[in-house]
Amino acid sequence: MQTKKQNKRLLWWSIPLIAVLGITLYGCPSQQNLAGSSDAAQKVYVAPGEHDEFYGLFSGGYSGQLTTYGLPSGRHLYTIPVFSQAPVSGYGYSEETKPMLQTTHGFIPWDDAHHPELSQTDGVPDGRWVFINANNTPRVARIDLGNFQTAEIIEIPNAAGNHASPFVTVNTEYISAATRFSVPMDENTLENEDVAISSYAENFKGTLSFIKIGEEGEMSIDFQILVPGFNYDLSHAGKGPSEDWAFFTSYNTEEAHTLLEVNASRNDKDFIAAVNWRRAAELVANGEGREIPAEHYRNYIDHDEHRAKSELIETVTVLDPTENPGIIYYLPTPKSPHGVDVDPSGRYIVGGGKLSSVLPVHSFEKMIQAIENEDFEGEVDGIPVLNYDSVIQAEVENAGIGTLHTEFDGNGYAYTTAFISSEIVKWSLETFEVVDRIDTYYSPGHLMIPGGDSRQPAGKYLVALNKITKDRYLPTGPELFHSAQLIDISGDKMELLLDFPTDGEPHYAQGIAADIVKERQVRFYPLEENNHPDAVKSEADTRVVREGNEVHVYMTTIRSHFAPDNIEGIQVGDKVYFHVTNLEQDWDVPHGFAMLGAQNAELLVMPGETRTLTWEPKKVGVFPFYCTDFCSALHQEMQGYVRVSPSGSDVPISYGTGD
Ligand code: K7E
Ligand code: CUA
Repeated sequence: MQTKKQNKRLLWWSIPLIAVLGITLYGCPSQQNLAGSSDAAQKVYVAPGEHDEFYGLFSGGYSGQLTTYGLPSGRHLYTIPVFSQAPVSGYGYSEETKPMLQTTHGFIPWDDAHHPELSQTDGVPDGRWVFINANNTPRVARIDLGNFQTAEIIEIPNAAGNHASPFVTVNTEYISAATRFSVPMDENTLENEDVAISSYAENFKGTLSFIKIGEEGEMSIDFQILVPGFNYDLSHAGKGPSEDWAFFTSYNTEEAHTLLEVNASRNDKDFIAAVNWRRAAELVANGEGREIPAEHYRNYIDHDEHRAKSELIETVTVLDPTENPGIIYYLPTPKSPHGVDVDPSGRYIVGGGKLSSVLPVHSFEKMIQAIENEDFEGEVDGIPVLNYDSVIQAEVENAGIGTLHTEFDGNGYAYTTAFISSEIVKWSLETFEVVDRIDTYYSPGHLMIPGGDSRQPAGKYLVALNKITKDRYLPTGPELFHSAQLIDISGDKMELLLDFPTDGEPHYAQGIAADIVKERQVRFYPLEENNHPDAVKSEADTRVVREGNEVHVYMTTIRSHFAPDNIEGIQVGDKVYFHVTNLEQDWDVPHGFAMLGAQNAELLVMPGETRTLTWEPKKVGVFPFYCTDFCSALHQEMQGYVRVSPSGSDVPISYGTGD
């Protein structure tokens, strides 16, 4: 509420000012008051049947999902389950998708996903994949934008809190992923150790991971760089002149382990770590680095069988910067920086100093000069600390309070969120002066301009991703969805156009021209290419097979019946696998499958696809199953029965449709 009060106070204070300046100089109320005008409505109106200009891909935060919206309308298009089970589709419940959530800690059906990141070609989003991090149990996922499904999840060993992740290099050669929390690590194996928490300064370490991306998007951890036990927060790769580098903010350079709000806020400057990933990769390719045991899972969709598989990878390669000089440098940055963003030219590196009164902008050119001149003000654990005055290009004054993240419009301006003063601040990359500001409701974290972190931003809209919603919508009890606000940035003055609630907590988002993604859409899976071992391609092949206590039902769906739809001979104590193949070969005709008493979720089976639901009947009787997705006029007729007899009964297996 504080922010709202502050805003009101600001407005109150500014009345005399508007009376004098506004009316005499401009003759109209401030831009702010235009929000919700018919002019704004026009700009976001997408007529029924028309498509939006952009896809917005928003992280779901603690929903573990990724949500997609059309922009500028704010229409919710689809929710992609990634690190969470989804009852709506059976993702994470069906046998085909459960392996996606496998980790060395076991099956983990939840996470906290913060940063979607589009794949890029030549520094421009290409619409192939979007990656997203799991913050809690360190993982990175790849989502295929051809079908909006999670295609791969890799676990990251030797990390705790995968927050500075997953940010791509200009040709998606690598994804960077840094640990947020440092943890104790054994000197040789990097294994998490059983030591006193108070031994933080001595035992705790961090890692910066570089995940290599293959031709088909396959992820593998190429190397990890061992770093001091700070908290690593955000990352972005360079571009243009800086494209061989990646930048990571760090805080808690105090190496505190308790009451961080005080103890990690003492230093006036923390660091941005500049990593020469190209050089590090070459060193690793030349056999530098140490291969150590580090079990981690890679889960991926096998495209042939169209189901997820898990493989356990046993090692990673670690680079120690003290043994490999030249791969990492520290840029002092005020104060507890959060975001780090590189402008479209690749010349400037902007730190978002949470507790800083100015917004620091480093120069890549100056950084390289300082490295060549060995212009260091010290070192930390063998990592050179560059001289602040030698690398800083500008300190943007008056950029708001609590600056967090910056994006760019491609027209020479940067836009920064200020969490505490609840505003977006626009500043010039030439003069480094603030040129415009607009209130947000309330407290923005990230912001997103489609392509705004790439070489080619589409400088038309900006979305503020607000942490606090309060009174913006009809109240829904103590829990309120977070809020996105769409701002027009095509003119000199920013203009608020629209706000809409979002699902979960969208930290970051990405936007891309709809045309790029639309072209690649899969409408159904060709049945002849379905090589799932449990697929049945025609009703003639459907069957029910008992193997001891296991019963396999090979079933098909087509409008508007199941084959078989009457099944007998199941017993209490059996484990029944329903392998359901959807025979449809048309767009937008999934069939659902729900079984009374099944202890998981429904299946939603896409045309041409096979999905498996497991059911362990506990009671004797006749139980219905049915299609959950209203697929045809006779959808309500799409049902069947399973007869369950007592354990040891002599009712034989039998099945059929239409007798
Ligand atoms: Cu919310 Cu990118 Cu996790 Cu900033 S982070 S706000
Ligand atoms: Cu098939 Cu409803």
